[in-house]
Amino acid sequence: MKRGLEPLTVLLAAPRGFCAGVERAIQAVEDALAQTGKPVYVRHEIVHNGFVVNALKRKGAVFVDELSEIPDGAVAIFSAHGVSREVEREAAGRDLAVLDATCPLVRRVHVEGRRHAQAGRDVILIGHRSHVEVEGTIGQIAGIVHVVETVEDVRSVCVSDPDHVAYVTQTTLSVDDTRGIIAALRMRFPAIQGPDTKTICYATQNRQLAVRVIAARAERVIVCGSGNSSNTARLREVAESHGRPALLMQDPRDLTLSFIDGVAVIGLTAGASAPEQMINQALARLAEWRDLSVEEVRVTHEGTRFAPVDLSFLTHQAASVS
Ligand code: 2E7
Ligand code: F3S
Repeated sequence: MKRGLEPLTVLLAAPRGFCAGVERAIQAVEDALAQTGKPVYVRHEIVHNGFVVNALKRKGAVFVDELSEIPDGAVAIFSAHGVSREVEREAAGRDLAVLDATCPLVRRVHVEGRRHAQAGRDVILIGHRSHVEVEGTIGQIAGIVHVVETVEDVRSVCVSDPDHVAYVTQTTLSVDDTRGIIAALRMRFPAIQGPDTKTICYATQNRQLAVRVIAARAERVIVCGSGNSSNTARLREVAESHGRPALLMQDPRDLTLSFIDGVAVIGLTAGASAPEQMINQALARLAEWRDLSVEEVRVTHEGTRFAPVDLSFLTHQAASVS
């Protein structure tokens, strides 16, 4: 037994880590590199994770904030979070081979928002104003879009006609907080149309459920992922809302001995953009200090897979050039 300490029980949340949209987006960058060679350009981080981005940089991906930074003739990849119509138009007007790695579940929200706008409804987008997904979704809906982040925002939102209003949500919100916001919207606009919490994606919902279950048994919780990842931040909040101190581990050095001082049971999970490598790093760090007894706590199985991003036109382009 390490230094006479009791073994540490680690409750490993399942599902955790990569979702189907993240797998698909990373694969698109890797496939593009394999087909065309380096560099390929990615607008925005393909997913919000430093390990993923750095690994792709080493393979030849170049990450940019704006399309204007991408040279003519290059491959340009849109991140999993989606882009506005304006960005799509700008890309189409340039000599770029565009690959769209927008998650199909984000696309579904775009379609839903557009449908409501076309029917003459103001669209209320529940989400975080400055998040790249929300910026993209606003820019996909040709109509009036109001962003609300909180129940307080619902009180002050000013719509064109209270009888013609609909809502959609960002895909990575807190299920509990969003339920509260939807209830407030229904109180204020009884005729509002919307999908309940269903446009929060399956991966977000499952990871929140799993962290809730481990938080019920653990004294503290470690959440692996990057600081700019919305869904990862929500996992930490869920653990904390159950009264458990929660640590965001962006790098193994974030995890210090003091965090497990006197702790017998700890929870461990990872956001949808965090590779399993981060979980292994957390376990290795914990094992430096204590013997571990690891128990996976699975709340559901995930079978969701998306068809890969279509790269066939890259091959055709190369063939027509040669
Ligand atoms: C795309 C979408 O990259 P992430 O950390 O993104 P969030 O939105 O959580 O900051 O996670 C994967 C992902 C989630 N949602 C990608 Cl729209
Ligand atoms: Fe898509 Fe949800 Fe993942 S929106 S990218 S499946 S976190």
